[in-house]
Amino acid sequence: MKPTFYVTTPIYYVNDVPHIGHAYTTVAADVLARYKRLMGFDVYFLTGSDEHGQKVEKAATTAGETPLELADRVVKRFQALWERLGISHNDFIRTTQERHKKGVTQIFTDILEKGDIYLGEYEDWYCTPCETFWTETQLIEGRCPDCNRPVEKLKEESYFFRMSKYQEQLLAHIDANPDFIQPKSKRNEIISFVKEGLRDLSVSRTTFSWGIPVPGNEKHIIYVWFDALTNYITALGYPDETGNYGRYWPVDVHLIGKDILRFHAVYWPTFLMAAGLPLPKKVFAHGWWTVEGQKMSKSLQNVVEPNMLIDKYGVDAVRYFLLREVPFGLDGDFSHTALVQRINSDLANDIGNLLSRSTAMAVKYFDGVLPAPAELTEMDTALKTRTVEMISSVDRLMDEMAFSKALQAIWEVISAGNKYIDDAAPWTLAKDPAQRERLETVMYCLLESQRMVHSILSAFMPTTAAKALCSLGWKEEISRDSLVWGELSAGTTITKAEALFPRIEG
Ligand code: ME8
Repeated sequence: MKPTFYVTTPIYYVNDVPHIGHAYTTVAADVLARYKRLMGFDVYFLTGSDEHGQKVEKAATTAGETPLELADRVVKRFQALWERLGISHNDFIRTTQERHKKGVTQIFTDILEKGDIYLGEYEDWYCTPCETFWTETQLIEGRCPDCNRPVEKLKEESYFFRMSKYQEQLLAHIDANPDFIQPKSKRNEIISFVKEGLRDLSVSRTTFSWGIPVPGNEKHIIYVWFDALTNYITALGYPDETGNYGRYWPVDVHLIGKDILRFHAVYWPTFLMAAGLPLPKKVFAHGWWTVEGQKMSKSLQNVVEPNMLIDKYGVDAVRYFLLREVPFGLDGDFSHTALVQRINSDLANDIGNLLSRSTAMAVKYFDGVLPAPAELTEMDTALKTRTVEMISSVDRLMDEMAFSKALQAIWEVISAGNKYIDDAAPWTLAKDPAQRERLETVMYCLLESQRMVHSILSAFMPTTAAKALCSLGWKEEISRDSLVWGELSAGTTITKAEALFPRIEG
């Protein structure tokens, strides 16, 4: 049986249209899912939409729609974008689906019956855009400490989750599982936050109606974060433990932005502890994108629309840029200049040129029939070793979610390939019939190295890799077994590759 791998993205709010921030998490999860599939894992990749709560209700009122009409309309924009971006999710959960409501009601009931959810009264400051309650002392100059917007005082009867009870158990879990929260700096932030003391958490609202009612007390609506976080198990069919839930839970990694780490690393694990369910193996919080040095916001009108980027630069260039430009886990800045620079240098120049030059030579010198290599010289062995070692480095780096470093490791092989052509000078060898065997070996090494490069790149840039592998005559499935030197057979038909990435002028 194949080992399983379960990866999730946040479920995105439908009161906003998709932007580059949403695309970022989803592309990262897709690359990981594709990579793990390639490595022989039985992967389950989940994304979806967060459709309940006051925020969505308010947006719908403003738009003159019902919340469900709004959700139906906006969710299509997410789904269409994921299709254009080549996202290979296995499932898309909407929190308005029956399967989700059923699972949320069940887990809420379980915790209620256990006594870890109780009815009490709440009075605190509430930030509607963040759907978060704050205490007086947490406010910064009377405003929300996260988004700096005004907050309102709310007093209501509310169900509470006994989060305080799980403080020590959570700290012990974080301590015993150093990889549970990543990156490390974020882990430390969470530890300090938990050590300051966990308060019981309000998990129901009576001030609006768009959500899942508390079982047995329907004037209460289940808190949107309790509802949303549970998606990670309801999508697997929870509470039915026999199917996907039994197979894929606990999740291997929840990929999220740093803005929602506390919900995933404190609230969610304690809910699961109370319900007696296993905890996620890893929660990885990536950084935030600014745009041309500024925070991305509707009011600044600088929201970067992924569809526009795809129209202009192509899907794989966008995927590549997002994961290459910024180390996963750190904040980064988006700019068109940086994107164009990456396209021209890394894509058009390094990888595109290497493939078109080498396939053109195979056609010219060998009529497109891949020759068999003779004995490898030192320089051939160096290229081979670099390529083979890159495969294991990438494997390690992908486990660390170090996408940018993984791409760097791949690009080192591409640069080595470009240097290898210059050093081996096939055009000189071609002039001398006595060097025919040498030329055969050089061409083989060059093309085989790129076959391995493009095989592994298929996780990052599936369309480009497919084109490249087609001109390299590779028709087999890509797998761990094929990521081995020497799999490309002599006699394979090589065709001249068109430019993979046109240069962008200006
Ligand atoms: O928080 N840079 O949904 P959301 C990088 N529904 N990533 C960004 C970003 C930016 N500037 N802006 C957004 C929610 N993101 C909840 C989640 S999960 C159970 C519920 C990404 O639509 C990042 O992944 O506000 C962030 O965590 C997510 O979008 C928030 O999406």
